[in-house]
Amino acid sequence: MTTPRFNRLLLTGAAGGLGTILRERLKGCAEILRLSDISPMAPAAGPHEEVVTCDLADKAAVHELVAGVDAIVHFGGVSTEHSFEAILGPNICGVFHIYEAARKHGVKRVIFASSNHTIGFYRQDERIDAHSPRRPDSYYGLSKCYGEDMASFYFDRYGIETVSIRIGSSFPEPNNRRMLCTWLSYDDLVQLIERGLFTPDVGHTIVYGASDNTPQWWDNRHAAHLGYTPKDSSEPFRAKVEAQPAPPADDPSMVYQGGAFAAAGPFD
Ligand code: NAI
Ligand code: 15L
Repeated sequence: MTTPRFNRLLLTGAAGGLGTILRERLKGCAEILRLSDISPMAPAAGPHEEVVTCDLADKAAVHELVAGVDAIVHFGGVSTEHSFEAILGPNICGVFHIYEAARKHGVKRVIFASSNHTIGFYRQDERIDAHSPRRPDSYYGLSKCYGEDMASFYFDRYGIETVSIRIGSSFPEPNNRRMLCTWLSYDDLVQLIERGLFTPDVGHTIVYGASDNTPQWWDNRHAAHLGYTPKDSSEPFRAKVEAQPAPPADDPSMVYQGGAFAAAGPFD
């Protein structure tokens, strides 16, 4: 277990798929984990935990939520493609509320759960890095681009440092062909978050969150200072995944890095 290094660490999205994992796995990073979500969370607060129900779209509530924390792991929000109106409050207003509250309460480090959908319209035969122009594949991907820009602005203007993790697909195992490239194991995700929290002088760093998969679409050279060394790979799951019938070669899941998100909508 990591030696506690923060007094109080805030985790948003704590009732979600990744939040439930991180609730356990980030315990060693702080004396007290403050866990927040709009949805109910089970179990209730245990030792060294605080549970706060909060809608990210509610500015006053987010300001109260952030008071007294030393760092923020921001994983809350809408996590798949929806109408712009559904994404606006949790993801666009929500990320502003988080950074503005961080400024007011003197929080100096944020980990932002960004997404591969910021670049999802690149094709699967292209290799890109963190300086490649973004190509969002969805309103959801656009909201993550906005979150990254919010992080950049709050560093340049107020010195609040962020590591934006462009998470690929973080699930127990890869379950389709695309995920053989995008999969991020939970252990590798936790490594990225810990390095993001404790590496000095990160400014605003964008890092791709993928395990040591073959092939690699994403070059992490611009995040080398984090020292991220993925330990897992999708390779042991390849035979199981490839035993599934293959989608047609022109299916978006086989063409675009963002897969099916590139074909979602319209929502009218
Ligand atoms: P999830 O949907 O399971 O969790 C998101 C949590 O945010 C939910 O518990 C939900 O109740 C909460 N939430 C939604 N609207 C809210 C609001 N208005 N106020 C407060 N909380 C709200 O998603 P998951 O998979 O756990 O992802 C966590 C984060 O990581 C998300 O930000 C997602 O965009 C990002 N991400 C996840 C990836 C993955 O592979 N799981 C890939 C790329 C990014
Ligand atoms: C994401 O950004 C989503 O939050 C997650 O549910 C997956 O769809 C993932 O991307 C992915 O691209 O596999």
